[in-house]
Amino acid sequence: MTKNLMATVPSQIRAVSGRPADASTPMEVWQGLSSAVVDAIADDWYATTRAYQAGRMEHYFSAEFLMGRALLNNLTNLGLVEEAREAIGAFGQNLSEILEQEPDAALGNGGLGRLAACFLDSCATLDLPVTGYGILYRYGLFKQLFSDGFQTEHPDPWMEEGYPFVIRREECARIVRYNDLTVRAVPYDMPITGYGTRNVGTLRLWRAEAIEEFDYEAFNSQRFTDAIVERERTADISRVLYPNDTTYEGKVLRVRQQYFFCSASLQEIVDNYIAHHGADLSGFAEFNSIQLNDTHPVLAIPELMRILLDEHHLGWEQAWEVVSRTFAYTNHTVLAEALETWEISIFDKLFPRIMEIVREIDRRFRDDLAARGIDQATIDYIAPISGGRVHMAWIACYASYSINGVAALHTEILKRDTLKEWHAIWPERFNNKTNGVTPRRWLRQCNPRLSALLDEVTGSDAWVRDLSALQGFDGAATDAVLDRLAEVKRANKADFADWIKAREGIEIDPDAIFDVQIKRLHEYKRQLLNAFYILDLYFRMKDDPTLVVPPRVFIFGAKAAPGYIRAKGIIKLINTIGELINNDPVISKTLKVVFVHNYNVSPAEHIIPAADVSEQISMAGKEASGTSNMKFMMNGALTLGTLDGANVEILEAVGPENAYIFGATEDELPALRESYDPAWHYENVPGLKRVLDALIDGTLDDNGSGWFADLRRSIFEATYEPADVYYVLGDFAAYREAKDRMAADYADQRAWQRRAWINITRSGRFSSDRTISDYAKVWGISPTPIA
Ligand code: 6GP
Repeated sequence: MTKNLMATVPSQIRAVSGRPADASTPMEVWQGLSSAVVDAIADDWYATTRAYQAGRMEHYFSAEFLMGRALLNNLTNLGLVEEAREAIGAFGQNLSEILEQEPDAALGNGGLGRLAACFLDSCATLDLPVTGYGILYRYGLFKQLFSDGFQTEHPDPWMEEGYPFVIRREECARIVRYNDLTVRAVPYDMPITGYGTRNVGTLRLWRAEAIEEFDYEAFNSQRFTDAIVERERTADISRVLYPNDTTYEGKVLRVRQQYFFCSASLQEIVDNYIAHHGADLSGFAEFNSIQLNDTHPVLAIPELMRILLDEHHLGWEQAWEVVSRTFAYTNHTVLAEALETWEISIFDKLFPRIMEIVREIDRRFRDDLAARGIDQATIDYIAPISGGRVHMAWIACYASYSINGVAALHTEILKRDTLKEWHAIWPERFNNKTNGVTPRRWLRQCNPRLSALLDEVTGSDAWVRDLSALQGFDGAATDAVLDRLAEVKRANKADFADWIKAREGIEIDPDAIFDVQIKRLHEYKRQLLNAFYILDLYFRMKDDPTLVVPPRVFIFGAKAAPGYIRAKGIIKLINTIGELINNDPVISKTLKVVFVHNYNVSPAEHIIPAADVSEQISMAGKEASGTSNMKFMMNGALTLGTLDGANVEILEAVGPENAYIFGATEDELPALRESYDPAWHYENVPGLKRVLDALIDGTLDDNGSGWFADLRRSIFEATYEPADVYYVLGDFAAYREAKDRMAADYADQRAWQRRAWINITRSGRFSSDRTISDYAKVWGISPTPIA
């Protein structure tokens, strides 16, 4: 299938740089090598696209795809890592160095976007006819720097220097019409390779462009700036991931983005249907299904109605029948702020026809539910339009043939709580799809040492395509294997220590426990609880210099939304605690705190293989699933967590002796909350008073921002939320006990390694291949191998 990289790489590099390969810059070498990879898969990619277009297809609509880097992932999937190393080694280049040239494609915020990326990898590996559709943002998620410990945000123009892994398809451009603007949507296709298959899937990302290069009339009539402004207004649509939506104008832009990629994608899907199956669109849903990745693409529902009604002249009932057999909806959070609603005025302004269709959906919905005997209050609550707003999740629930949560507990909460009115009427629509992560990127690629060990122990690389195969090797943990496992982890930790030294300027001891919390910064994830533990431990050590404390490095990585001040306060707090500890001549011999700046997919690939402890400490009921918990497990870290999201299923898989579970459970919390008084914990749980007072007594300096005092207030004072809404003080004692015990247990290295091994071998059910196989049943698609 693949062409010889030795032969193609030098010429690809020359074509990029216009110089001999050995005189090209590392960036040019990256570009050339990447082009050589695209060249190697081009024929198979074309064949796959053709094969999929003729049959039943799944279309994955998502505003976010957090892809990370592509080159090493493709080389890994294609089995070309060594060949690439040799090909560029021939003119004195080093592969690791070249790989570092690549910017991350950070076209997502966090879990939801990264899940979409893992899913594409699994679909390709399983030969499933699935295409991803999203937006080619010019600027990905902001770059994070720290200044005096405060987060600052900077633009991320990730493809400005050229990016060989997207191919512009000029001939497939579409027109997207708004009331006040008409734009071209130009697709850029990214090939998605799988492991051990020739199939190559596609991620199609749309970019917004002006209809004409120039408005010549405006230009000729000296209104040059008007012409430029108009062009820029168009480019705004795909300029940046999640523009600030706290202002009215920001919201309009966000809705514009959502409609933009939904409309362009649907036009293409409908046209492809007509080309292969004829102009009678009543059969559309037999060949097409669309997965809505949360509510961001829900405008696809009224847009498909519009296309069917206005362009293909189906009657309403017939069109609705097609629509309601086409869409499936995944919910990714129970946090209230994520159930999107938009002011009607925004829809009226941008697309009156879509608003008209939404109104008709709303009218029929109300009739439909009244006829089913549903009471008026319930109807008003779950109607597509209420309170002057359009409710995207309700439209999704009404139109979708399938509704799913992302872990067993989360799906139960949806049924019982968040979406209970819907579950009461349509219980058969609800199903669970516990998340998964791709073992290609998150084990094979990021942890080559452990991969080699697994190949050796299992006798082949079959586990890379079927991770559940590892389960049979539970009992293979002989002393010799565990010695090897320990060597692997030690070597990964030493590499990581070098990486941290170079990147953050902090020295850490590879023999310390690496205790890691990496995820978006949010109060419900409770990085604050972790920070309080560290500060308390510091005080305990200060009090009693004879206290035996196992050496530990506390590692964080997290971005806070630019407007989320309290989250930014927590970042500043952790950095300030780090400063205190890392500069203390005595304590820093035992403890270190490292906050990895600009946390993203690539840093995660360095961090996860080196981790001993996986912090998954959200307040129970709030983390829909979590996916880093799965990546850590696969790489042999032990979970320290609450019974939340997929932690529950990880515990089920490994058994209580192989994880550290603490804290209030989701069903206990309501009763606990009734009598909950954070002040009582402050007075009575040893250590808490000192920790909370350190926020205001001058121990920790927030540079006059007042942010630490605000954090403290959030614990004690009820504003529009109850005091300590995420139960930080309530769970503190249990967390401290579990974490101390875990650190003490680490001393018995043999026992620890055995438990790490079990975590690895039992991680099979958290492969996204399992998740996607489950989705494929709902989608009604089957493998379509090209070879
Ligand atoms: C996240 C959830 O917070 C996380 O628990 C889950 O693992 C992930 O989705 C994938 O399902 N949610 C989001 O990132 C989000 O933006 C609207 O939800």
